[in-house]
Amino acid sequence: MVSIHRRHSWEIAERFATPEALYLNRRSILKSMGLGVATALSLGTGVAGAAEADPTADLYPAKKNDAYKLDRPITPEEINAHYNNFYEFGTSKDIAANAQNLVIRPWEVAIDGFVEAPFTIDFDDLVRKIPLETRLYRHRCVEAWSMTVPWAGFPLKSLVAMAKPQASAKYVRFETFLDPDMASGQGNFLYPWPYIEGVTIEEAANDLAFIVTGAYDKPVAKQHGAPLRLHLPWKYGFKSIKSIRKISFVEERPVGLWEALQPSEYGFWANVNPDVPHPRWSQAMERELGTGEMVPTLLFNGYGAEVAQLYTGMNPATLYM
Ligand SMILES: Nc1nc2c(c(=O)[nH]1)N[C@H]1C(S)=C(S)[C@@H](COP(=O)(O)O)O[C@H]1N2
Ligand SMILES: [Mo]
Repeated sequence: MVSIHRRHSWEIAERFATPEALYLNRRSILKSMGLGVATALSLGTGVAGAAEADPTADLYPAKKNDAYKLDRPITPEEINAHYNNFYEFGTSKDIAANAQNLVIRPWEVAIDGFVEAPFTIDFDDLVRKIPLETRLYRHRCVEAWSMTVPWAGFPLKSLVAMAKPQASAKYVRFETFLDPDMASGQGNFLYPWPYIEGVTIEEAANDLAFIVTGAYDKPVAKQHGAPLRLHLPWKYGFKSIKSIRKISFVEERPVGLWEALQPSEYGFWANVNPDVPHPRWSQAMERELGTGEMVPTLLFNGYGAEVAQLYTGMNPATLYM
């Protein structure tokens, strides 16, 4: 998705490809083999699942929070689990198998920076400290595709409260693991690993900002960023960092991996806005993963009622950068 791909025009075409057409094909192939959809789904969970031995499996399904309603179908798990952006495991969408190399136990999360007292907590402890809930959220990738996911997890603001930030903490900075032996994509020196993202402390306190620990009523799959990732449904997908190891409360605005690579294309704010095109393509429409339908993109991805007040006095057109 970044400028270094500009040299390879064939790679840019990926965003116009309709891989779900292939999945639908696969589905009709399975059908013609006499296998039903249920069988097809269970075949798919070989990669998506791995929930059997997970010590947090008892936490799911988490109680649904009905405040978050959808205007579109949930993306089928089988499709979603095989169409991912997780550059630590490769630059294609087909990284699910490679992502199974992600070792998620033990998994320590460090909380540091301007907090009352920095600490490290094991994920299996953390996930039981804050009640989990299920939320249906829309996700809009900057590459103009979208998905709809039943995430489970807890509001980021609960974790912020636990961290007890000091007044000088203006931003929250997130960092993914760094282990090129485990994640072959991190051997790709074109990217400034580890993956970093950040939000303002006000954005982190917004109810929509969500730490994901589960999806589809079980612990979140490795390719979706196990054991914990962020989801910021009003921002382009690259802000929603996966497999978080460190959360820092900082004074200076963090520079994300994509912003470091190409600030003119992937800005800090990255708020979804159909009227502000990406320098290389329009953001007016999006292709729905699963249905393959083209649907209009909405300002703040349809979450303006919840988040627009965070940006009063700022020009919406500049909130992409
Ligand atoms: N660590 C990390 N987090 C990441 C990415 C990544 O490559 N590495 N890709 C981002 C992008 S561009 C998107 S669209 C979403 C994709 O999430 P999904 O694969 O679970 O659909 O994860 C985001 N978080
Ligand atoms: Mo994305």
